[in-house]
Amino acid sequence: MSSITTTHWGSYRARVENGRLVGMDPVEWDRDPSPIGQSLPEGITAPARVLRPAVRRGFLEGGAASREGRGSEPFVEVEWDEAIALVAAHVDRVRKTHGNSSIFGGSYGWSSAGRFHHAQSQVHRFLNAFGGYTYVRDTYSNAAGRRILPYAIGELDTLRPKQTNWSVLAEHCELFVSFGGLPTRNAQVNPGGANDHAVPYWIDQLAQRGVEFVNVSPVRDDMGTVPSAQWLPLRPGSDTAVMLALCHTLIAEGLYDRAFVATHTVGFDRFSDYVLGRTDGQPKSCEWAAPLADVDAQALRTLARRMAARRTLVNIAWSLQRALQGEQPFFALVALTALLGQIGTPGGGIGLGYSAFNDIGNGRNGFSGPRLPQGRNPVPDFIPVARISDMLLNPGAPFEYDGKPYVYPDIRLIYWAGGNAFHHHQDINKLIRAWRRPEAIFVHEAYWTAQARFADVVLPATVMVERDDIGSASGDGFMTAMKRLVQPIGQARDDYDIFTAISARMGDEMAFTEGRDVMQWLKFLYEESFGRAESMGVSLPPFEEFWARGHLEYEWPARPQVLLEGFRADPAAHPLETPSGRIELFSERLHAYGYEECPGHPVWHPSDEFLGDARARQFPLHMITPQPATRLHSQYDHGKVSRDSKIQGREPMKMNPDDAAARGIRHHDVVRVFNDRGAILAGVIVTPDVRTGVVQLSTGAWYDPLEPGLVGTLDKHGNPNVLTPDRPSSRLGQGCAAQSTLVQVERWNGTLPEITAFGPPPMVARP
Ligand SMILES: Nc1nc2c(c(=O)[nH]1)N[C@H]1C(S)=C(S)[C@@H](COP(=O)(O)OP(=O)(O)OC[C@H]3O[C@@H](n4cnc5c(=O)[nH]c(N)nc54)[C@H](O)[C@@H]3O)O[C@H]1N2
Ligand SMILES: Nc1nc2c(c(=O)[nH]1)N[C@H]1C(S)=C(S)[C@@H](COP(=O)(O)OP(=O)(O)OC[C@H]3O[C@@H](n4cnc5c(=O)[nH]c(N)nc54)[C@H](O)[C@@H]3O)O[C@H]1N2
Ligand SMILES: [Mo]
Repeated sequence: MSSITTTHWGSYRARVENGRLVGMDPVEWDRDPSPIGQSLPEGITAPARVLRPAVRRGFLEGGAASREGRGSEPFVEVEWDEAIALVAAHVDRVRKTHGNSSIFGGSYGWSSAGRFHHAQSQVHRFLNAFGGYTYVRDTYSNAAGRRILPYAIGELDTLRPKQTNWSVLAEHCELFVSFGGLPTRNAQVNPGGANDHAVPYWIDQLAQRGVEFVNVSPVRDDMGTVPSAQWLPLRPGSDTAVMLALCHTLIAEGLYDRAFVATHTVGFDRFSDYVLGRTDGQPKSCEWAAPLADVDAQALRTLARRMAARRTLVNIAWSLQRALQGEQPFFALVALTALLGQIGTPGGGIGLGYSAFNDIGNGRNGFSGPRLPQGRNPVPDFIPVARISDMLLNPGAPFEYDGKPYVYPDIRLIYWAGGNAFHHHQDINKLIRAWRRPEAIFVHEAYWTAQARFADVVLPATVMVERDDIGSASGDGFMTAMKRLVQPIGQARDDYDIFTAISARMGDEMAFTEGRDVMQWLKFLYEESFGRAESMGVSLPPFEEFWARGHLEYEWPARPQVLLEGFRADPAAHPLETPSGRIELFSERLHAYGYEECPGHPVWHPSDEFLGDARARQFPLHMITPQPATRLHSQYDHGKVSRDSKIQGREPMKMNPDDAAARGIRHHDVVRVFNDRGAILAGVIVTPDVRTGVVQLSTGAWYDPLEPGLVGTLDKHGNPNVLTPDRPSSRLGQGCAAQSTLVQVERWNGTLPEITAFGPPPMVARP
């Protein structure tokens, strides 16, 4: 039997034999299938699966009193009925005693593809049915950038699906400069599903047509698909200085587009006064930026002149804004591309994340497909998503966000499904301390991730091939009938089924289910999307036909798009979403907030997690933590594809030969990577593809503490978030600052502790 199924990294024909998933064959039309699918057949039955409901021993004995035992105590497996009753009782007690704002239900995380069983939506819907929860704003992906852009050029969510299509760039672009490169490993992934991986094809098309590429990144293979690309190996976190220097050259040499600046921007004078040094006595010249970025001043000047002379697109990777003052590189990019005056032209302008996902610039803009209604949340409390530890540690404390003051709620209960904070959040040792605060922590998981191990009650969830669902990605033009292919393992249940049972126990099943079973929901959600489909010119067949066919591809839009074409042609008729309707090189509104670290125009302030800072004398290597090539975040780290990439069982870390030699480190040695926040083990790849002073370690290795539950213990496996700072990008965006991390590295000469993350935690019989 073979049936198409959808993952965040591609569509596959799943092969099933004797009730077991035995193969994941890429669909024929996928131009560059992702290998990650190969982790599924073994992965979904691996020892890491959660098979039965499990309760932390101390919680079963003494409830909240034992919360210090999170992460260290063994679990007791219980019957479903008991687990459901326990969870329902605590949710009910907490909401009635402390109010719904004391329930943290943000539940950030990617879950699996599939629109109905989207775990985060399921939690939100459940909690909303019972009075709501404290929610989160923005994402780990893009918070700083997403908050600054509306002041400078407009909402990211509006611009993202309108990015100039690759096909247009292939015809019109001459110079493609990318800060953070174009790592095609990231384009394996697309939120909701990737149906045809076309990014490597298009990059190749551009290269064949003579487009010149410049990779501005500490890592050469961030543009590994274009061997001829020029590499400008700057220090991490110095991009803003480089962009300001490029602006300086354009202004000082009169190369900027005066006409475009006059008609399409506001605030040029304030910005150029800063760039030219009239406000602070420091011209932001190439000579100024060169030692900050550790690149050649002449190379910067030449680049600025080339950019002005050609049809140039300047792209930025999202990672640049996952940093202290991460707003600034995005703001500076807007300024730089505005001065170049090519915004709205077919081959030039601004790029916000080409190759970060498969859909950016692919030209497939479909409609927003089926989605589970989450209900209404009457609780006003929220946090910017990356402030979770601060919220738990400082109830009642004030914080600023996007120009307004707020207060952290007092959280008593955390409910999570479909995410992994012990993967995604910074400074895990601080998170462990924060995690001891709430009275109860409930997690639905398919696998024994650290998130599950640090919970009080873990409820075993199904994975996508164990249930019926609809796969659909708004930006990738397809829909899949994701049919149940195998029986759920152990006692795993769908999140929907679990929430239905808890709702019934809490006395109102209908509030959550509206009386629909899974197939009735799928049909309902499918039909509910007809209107949105029609408005985008897509006509969908009846549900039964879709379900029988198994896969739909929508028509391509009639005409490829050019970002901000209308605005360029007539800024009055097609204003931007900024306060003035134009590009703002200086924002009065932002200026009025009075944030020194994020003022009215792009600025460079050195941070203390930067190679140019005194802290680098103690921790002389800048660690950057990109998305992993072999998995999606932490998902399927236990799978074959990811595990095959490990070095002596540890996560690989790239290091420059000079830095390795200076420490007596050889290729494939295991090292201890540390700073004042913690220590991890990693396996070294010695390569000249990363500049000196920088190490690159992907995110997503499952946190594997030597002494589980203990603050400050060694992570045996290589989770970089043990080392990253839990500090906000700025008061504006409050984004995570994962990329701003200084470390030291030494060879590990001790015996290698065994990796234990991929099996279940210790289980004991009922006390
Ligand atoms: N240092 C550093 N940290 C980072 C980043 C970085 O660049 N550097 N990047 C950040 C970014 S961009 C992101 S988006 C985040 C990602 O962070 P997350 O989205 O939290 O990471 P995932 O590993 O995708 O976690 C999803 C979890 O959901 C579970 N799951 C999947 N399907 C289901 C389901 O149907 N039901 C239930 N109950 N569970 C399910 C999976 O098993 C997995 O454990 O990480 C952030 N963290
Ligand atoms: N295979 C795979 N693909 C994915 C994901 C995954 O988990 N696996 N996750 C998806 C998600 S959720 C997201 S949000 C996107 C994220 O997309 P991005 O944020 O763009 O991706 P990253 O890999 O974090 O960073 C891209 C590159 O930026 C470089 N970089 C880091 N710091 C700096 C700096 O200071 N300056 C410069 N110039 N370059 C720097 C790094 O070398 C890195 O390779 O990726 C998506 N794609
Ligand atoms: Mo992300």
